[in-house]
Amino acid sequence: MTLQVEDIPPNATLTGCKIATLAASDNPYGVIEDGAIAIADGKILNVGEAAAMEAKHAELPKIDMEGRLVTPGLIDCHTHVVFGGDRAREFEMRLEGASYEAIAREGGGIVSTVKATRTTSEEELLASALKRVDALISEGVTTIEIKSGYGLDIESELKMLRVAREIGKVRPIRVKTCYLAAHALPPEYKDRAKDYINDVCIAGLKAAFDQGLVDAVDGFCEGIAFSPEEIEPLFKEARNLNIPVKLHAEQLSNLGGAKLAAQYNALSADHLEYLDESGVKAMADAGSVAVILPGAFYTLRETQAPPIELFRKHNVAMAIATDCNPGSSPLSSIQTTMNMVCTLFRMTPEEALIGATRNAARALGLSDTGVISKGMRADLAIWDLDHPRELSYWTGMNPLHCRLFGGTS
Ligand code: DI6
Ligand code: FE
Repeated sequence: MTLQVEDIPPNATLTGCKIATLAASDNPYGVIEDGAIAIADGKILNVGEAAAMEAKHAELPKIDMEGRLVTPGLIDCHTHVVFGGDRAREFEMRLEGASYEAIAREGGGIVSTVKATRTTSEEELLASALKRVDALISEGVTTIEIKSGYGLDIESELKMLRVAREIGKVRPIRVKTCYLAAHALPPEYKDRAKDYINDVCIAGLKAAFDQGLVDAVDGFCEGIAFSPEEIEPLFKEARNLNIPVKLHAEQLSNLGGAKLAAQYNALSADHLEYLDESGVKAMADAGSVAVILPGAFYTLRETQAPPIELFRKHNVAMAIATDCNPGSSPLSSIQTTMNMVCTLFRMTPEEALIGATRNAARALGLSDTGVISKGMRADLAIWDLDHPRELSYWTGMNPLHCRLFGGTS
């Protein structure tokens, strides 16, 4: 019997697939041309050549994918999708000549989103975030990281994290939360960064941890935000609590943030346009992933590209993400992001896809998703495409046929 993709039962073999496993292989993309994937109990039971797999798993119903491309479900490993209001007016101001940093210094920027987020209810924050999350789901995303960082007081940061957790309950998507209270200095702590880190960031981290709301800790290390010295006590506390860290680093200038992150065995350092070779080496030694965020580069009309060639030279794994946020990257498309890293940064389509799957999983500390191999979660994206390179090539049309989340369509 041949079933329709829409009625894939929980235990089944997908046949007639062109599979980009992205697992270690001699073939580019780990491709299996005529492949099949056996799925049981939400996991990948087996994957391989169709003929062999069909014989091995004759007990499972078969679903014919009709030659479609199957990839791991996509992973957006750096987003700020929960926020109040929008910053379309700042977009216009930048077109009139104001810079992102000047707007931030004058009380706009992140702080303006903070005002809106503090006064928006949990229900409204959820409803607006879901629009962005649904756009990502419709493009094949099965895992997303969501950061706090627009509350900047303990209660509002916890509120954001609760909304992030709720998203994982009301939608078929896995949510990793990230605590980003060290995103900007709120006006009430003007000139008191050290106190803010201690009273709000560290105290709030303990509260968020006690409430099971935090999977990783992040900060914004930048002239308009916090120095490495200011961030370090927060990282120390994360280490005490055994929570992994990551850092927005070297986005607008080189302050040595990636080096600090590497010292704390960060999962990732993100942005990195201004990173130098010694910073790249520190990341390589620590095994931190470089998360490339072309949406912010594009929106801010940045001209310095991240050091892709140095990441290749020193074997630093590269992930890519939307950085979806109301200021520097109002982008809710992982497919467009894949295209952007190729066109703007000369990453290859294979690097882009690995960046949105295998390496993105690593940037989130996940070892059960991001590749198609035995024992992994059955998080899959099935595409009306012939070749995985097309995922980075087309923009503005969505070739997703369907998505499996933990084996469920
Ligand atoms: N870097 C970013 O790209 C976002 N946060 C950060 O630290 C931008 C946040 C914003 O402008 O609202
Ligand atoms: Fe960001």
